[in-house]
Amino acid sequence: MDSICSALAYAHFKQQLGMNHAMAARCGDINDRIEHVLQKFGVAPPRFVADVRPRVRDVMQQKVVQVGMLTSAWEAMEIMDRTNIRSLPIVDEALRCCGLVSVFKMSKFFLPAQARLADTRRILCSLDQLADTLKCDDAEMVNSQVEEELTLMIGAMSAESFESRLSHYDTNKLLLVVGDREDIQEAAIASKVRVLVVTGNLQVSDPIRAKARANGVSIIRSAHDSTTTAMLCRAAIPVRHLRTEHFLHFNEDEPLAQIRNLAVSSQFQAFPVQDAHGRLVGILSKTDFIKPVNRQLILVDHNELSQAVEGADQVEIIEIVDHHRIGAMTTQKPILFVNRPVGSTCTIVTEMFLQHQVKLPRDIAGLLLAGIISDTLNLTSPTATDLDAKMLKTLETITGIKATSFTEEIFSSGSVLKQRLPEKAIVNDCKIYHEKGHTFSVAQIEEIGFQEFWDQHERLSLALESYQKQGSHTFSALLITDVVRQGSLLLVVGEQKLVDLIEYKQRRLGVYDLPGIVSRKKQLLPYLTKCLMAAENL
Ligand SMILES: [Mn+2]
Repeated sequence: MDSICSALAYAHFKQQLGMNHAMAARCGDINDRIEHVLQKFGVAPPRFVADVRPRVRDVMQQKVVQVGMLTSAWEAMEIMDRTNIRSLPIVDEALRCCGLVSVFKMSKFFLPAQARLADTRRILCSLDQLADTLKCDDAEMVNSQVEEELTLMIGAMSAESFESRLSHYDTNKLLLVVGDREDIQEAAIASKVRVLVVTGNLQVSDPIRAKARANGVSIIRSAHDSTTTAMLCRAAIPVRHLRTEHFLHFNEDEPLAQIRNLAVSSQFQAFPVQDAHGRLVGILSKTDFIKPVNRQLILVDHNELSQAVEGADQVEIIEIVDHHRIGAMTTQKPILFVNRPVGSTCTIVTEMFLQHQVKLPRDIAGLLLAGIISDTLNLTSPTATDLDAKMLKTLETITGIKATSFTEEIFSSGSVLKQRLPEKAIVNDCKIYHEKGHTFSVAQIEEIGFQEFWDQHERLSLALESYQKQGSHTFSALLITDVVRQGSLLLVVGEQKLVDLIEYKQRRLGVYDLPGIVSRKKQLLPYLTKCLMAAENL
């Protein structure tokens, strides 16, 4: 309760001071008591953020320069030249990436190795694509949409040599590049070549056009000379034929740390990034891994990384506002670290509002009041200080709510033991500590009376035991506090030699009576730490 309320209030405080993007977040569940308080003041719960680890989406380039399956190599090269990108993703109709086309792959096509020199005459595209690439708008074509493989020939020889050469070819697969040489054009049409490409923007005579039509020969005019035209015919090939189908892609949600090794050690320079529907949404480059991630955290009501949201160690922590013991944490830069031995973080936040003369709206004041009441059990906990009392009084005035009646309202508004399964109840408010090489957990549940606990204590004990084993904890403890009678029961499971050191009166196996103990932090934790030390010295 203290965490949720102080997070919401502190986010409001930071916004008022100009940090407009400050946003309250939580990484744990909201229980019924918190929900009751939020509803009472009409405040939405903080956004749930389970994990702040930097993800692919945080560093990838979002503006993707991409090409379609049918984009010609010529167009792709033009895009590469303009954008200075060496490798373009190719997307299908559903915008899924189905390969990459790179400068390297294209240069291999345009400048084939000696053994594949015949490839320099290979044309692979539809006549429509050919006319497009040659920027011809008065083409006369047959079956122009079908992609086909053609052989390029340049009609640069005499009509005689040309005719004798034609006999070596499968003429209906021949693309002839020729100038205004009617004898060659006529011979080509007579042997039914697939297409005549007439260069230099030269006119084609009507009789030639008529003969071509009669023989089903297509004619395309090119504005370029023969050399350029021949090159462009080759470049009309759709990029999908030149694509690298083996590539490494990632999902935008993947944590960077998880894919770093795979990406950095791969042969690829760039990795297409897809969303949950498989659509291309970004490109990740190797250099993106060293980009700083622009995400900052303020921790409230805790200061140990083991209690912080997953990934907190991978982003910048800019402030801590807390009232717990100081756990080991190092930062790269100096930060604002407010840690005061008071009963509630909400007390510290309330005082900040007053000190900075930031107006406290009634709903925020109500949340702060709930936080103080909850953590100090309405000032009856030994952790409560004069400052808690003073701030509580101020908040009573602002909200017009009496703390005593609000206390009852809060604690009767939901029994964790009644509403949660034992496995959930024991982790509802559970903290993990590291001490002298040991890891242990202490959970706390506030109840009115112990009846509910006794009804369930065997199941709770089993659940706690499996939790302790799963986390390899030296021990796991559950403190059940009766907020009315101001005392607790303690359930402990774990290493026997440690459990044996607990001197409190045992009520049942593993359940101890702790009269007057209500504070996990100030009373129980020092005691458990002492037991841990004693066990070490045995
Ligand atoms: Mn607190």
